[in-house]
Amino acid sequence: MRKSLFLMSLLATGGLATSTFAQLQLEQVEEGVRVSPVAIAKIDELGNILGDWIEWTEPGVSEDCGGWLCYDAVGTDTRTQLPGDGFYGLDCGLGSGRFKFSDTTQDRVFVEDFAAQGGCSAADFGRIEHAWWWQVGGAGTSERCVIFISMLENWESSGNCTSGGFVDGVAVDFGVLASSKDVGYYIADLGLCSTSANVLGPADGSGSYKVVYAQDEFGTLATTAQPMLWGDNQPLNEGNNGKRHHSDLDNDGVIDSGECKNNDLGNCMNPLCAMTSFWKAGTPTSPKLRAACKNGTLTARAKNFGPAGTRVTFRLDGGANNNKQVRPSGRCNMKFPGLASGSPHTVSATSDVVAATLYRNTSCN
Ligand SMILES: [Ca+2]
Ligand SMILES: [Ca+2]
Ligand SMILES: [Ca+2]
Repeated sequence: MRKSLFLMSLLATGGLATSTFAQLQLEQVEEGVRVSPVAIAKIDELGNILGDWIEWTEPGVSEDCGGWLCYDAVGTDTRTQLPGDGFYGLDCGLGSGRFKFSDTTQDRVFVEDFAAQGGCSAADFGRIEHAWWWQVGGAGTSERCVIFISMLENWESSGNCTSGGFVDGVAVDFGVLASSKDVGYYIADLGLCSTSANVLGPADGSGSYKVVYAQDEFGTLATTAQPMLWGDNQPLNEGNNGKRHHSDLDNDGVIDSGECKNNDLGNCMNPLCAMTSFWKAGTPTSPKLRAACKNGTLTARAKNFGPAGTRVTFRLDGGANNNKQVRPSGRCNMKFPGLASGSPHTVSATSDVVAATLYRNTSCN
């Protein structure tokens, strides 16, 4: 069983339903466990399943599904394949630890905003990561877990807390999951492209996404569940998330006008938001960046950043520009030596041809 550390109590502010969410306790969960779904299906605006459920198959290489990080409120360490800390120029000292509200908090229907980084307008998301707390009825209980994820074109941040403009969505069936009280928080790395169930993002790269935690394919709400919380507002991360979080505070299954939370809580990260990442699907010709750190040397490998001779600019943790020219093979590498064992790093690469920045996070072994 994972330990939960009581950190602070807080008063939710903003929104008309403030009193409903007063006195929430923010807690830290030290570790998450990876879980894979059993099936996936596309959904319509109302959450109805479109067509047949598709049996889940794991993608061979994750970057085939997620070539390009558009929005990252997860912070996965490429080396461990688990959430890490210290990426994008900010280390909160939590390692794989992440936040949630108290065990019995209900946040089964929510809408979270996001602004993707450059190059992600109308992106075909082929990889989504998401982490959540599956309380069910507490230790020793379990429940089937079906998560509905919808992309919305709009985000309403002025007070009504109603966002719309359905773009695309999926339902993801994880089968029966034990309570997080027994196993820790859950994190799924969804290589959607392996099932041809990619999800289209907002046309202008900014909007919101809706999540419903359900116990069946009809959207019957889960007994008790909430998203794990992290942030996207780090110095080197171009994506962004605002402090508001729209939540079905009165538990009627619908986010009504005024059902807002303010997740500007002063923690590291701040503001907190649901722990989700969106990756633009890779293609054989799309730019690719890999990073691995062994024996204190981080090697960044870039491919498809332009024709031979194109100058690729690499940066480690937002430091100085390091340039390399693309070789006739279409590739080029950059090495960053002298790094401490266990240290987390973010490497970025860009070129005039790509005209946007790709990021990879990895710790050194
Ligand atoms: Ca938009
Ligand atoms: Ca937000
Ligand atoms: Ca409601």
